[in-house]
Amino acid sequence: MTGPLRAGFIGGGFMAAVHTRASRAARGHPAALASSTPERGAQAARDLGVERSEPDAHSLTTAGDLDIVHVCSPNRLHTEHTLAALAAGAHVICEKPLATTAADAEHLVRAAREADRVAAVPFVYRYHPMARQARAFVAEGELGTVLTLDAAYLQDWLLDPDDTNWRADPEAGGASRAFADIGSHLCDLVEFVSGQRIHRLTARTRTVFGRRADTEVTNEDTAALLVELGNGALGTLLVSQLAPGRKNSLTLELHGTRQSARFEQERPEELWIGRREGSHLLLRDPATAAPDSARMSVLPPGHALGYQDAFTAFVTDVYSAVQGGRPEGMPTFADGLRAARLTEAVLASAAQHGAWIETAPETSPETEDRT
Ligand code: SOE
Repeated sequence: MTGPLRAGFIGGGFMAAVHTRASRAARGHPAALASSTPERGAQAARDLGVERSEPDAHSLTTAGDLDIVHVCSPNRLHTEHTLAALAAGAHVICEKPLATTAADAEHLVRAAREADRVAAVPFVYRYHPMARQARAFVAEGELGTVLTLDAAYLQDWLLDPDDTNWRADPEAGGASRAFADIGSHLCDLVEFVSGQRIHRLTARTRTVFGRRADTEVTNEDTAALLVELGNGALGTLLVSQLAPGRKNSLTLELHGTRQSARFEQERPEELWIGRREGSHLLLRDPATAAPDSARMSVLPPGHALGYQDAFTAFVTDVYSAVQGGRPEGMPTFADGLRAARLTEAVLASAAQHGAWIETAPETSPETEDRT
């Protein structure tokens, strides 16, 4: 494969804008875009600087001239659009949640494996350099044995009952909303940074507003979890999209036998290091960072990197994998399946008044990572 990867995009909203910017920065060639109508696709292609628009996802995926397709459509369409892209021989980045059920997610893992395509899910917060630094500290034993963790993902864009979005419609978004949408990021980062899987969880969920605009709402606004990791560490996780003043506040704090570490997504240039004899803020600096953190750290210290830079680093890794690379820590469809299984465990626990649900990962040849 020579020259820039030709990229297609299904969807024309906020995430399609993030994906097209990241694709271009990763030296891809945004070649085609389709949205919910031909008119919306044409407008989005113009707005996002994509070479052409296609009338619909089918014509985009069957055009036959794309190396990779970025699926940024509503959750209920992820399976259909991903299968169409794989059938056309394209590699795929599919927005999370990968699918609205674990069964569909497992189908997509198998389909990507059978097609021998790179298949990734943008658990993008893995790509902040200081998240990778925290992961390296844990792996190198700097924290000691992780004993507890406290994590949250809080937003406020659905605070008002008049706030609505296709995600609030279970038909379009799936049975879970807040957890599938952002709790999936949270659990992915907990497992990625701690190096431990969540072996069991208990959850409570709440739908604060039963109607939003003209839509009856049954999926959750908030979720609270207790988790136990494979090494016995205990954790508290809070997810809400109704937390006034919190815009995209993903936080993860790990407490080990030697040190603690806290990462805040809205302050991605720093990592709090806690010690009984004194604590400090570690600022991003590629000169002193662990190799996998330095790899993401494309600017000198003091030149702040942010969310779009993390997204570009993710797309750069995926494009590298398409061209034969094996980038460290790239989130694949197997991670999307993991998130779908955790989501179903959360809903099952909540439906059973907080029963503990076993979530130790199943490994089977069909669902192991390709990369
Ligand atoms: C909305 O909650 C949203 O755009 C999520 O869908 C993204 O995955 C998250 O990164 C930011 O917030």
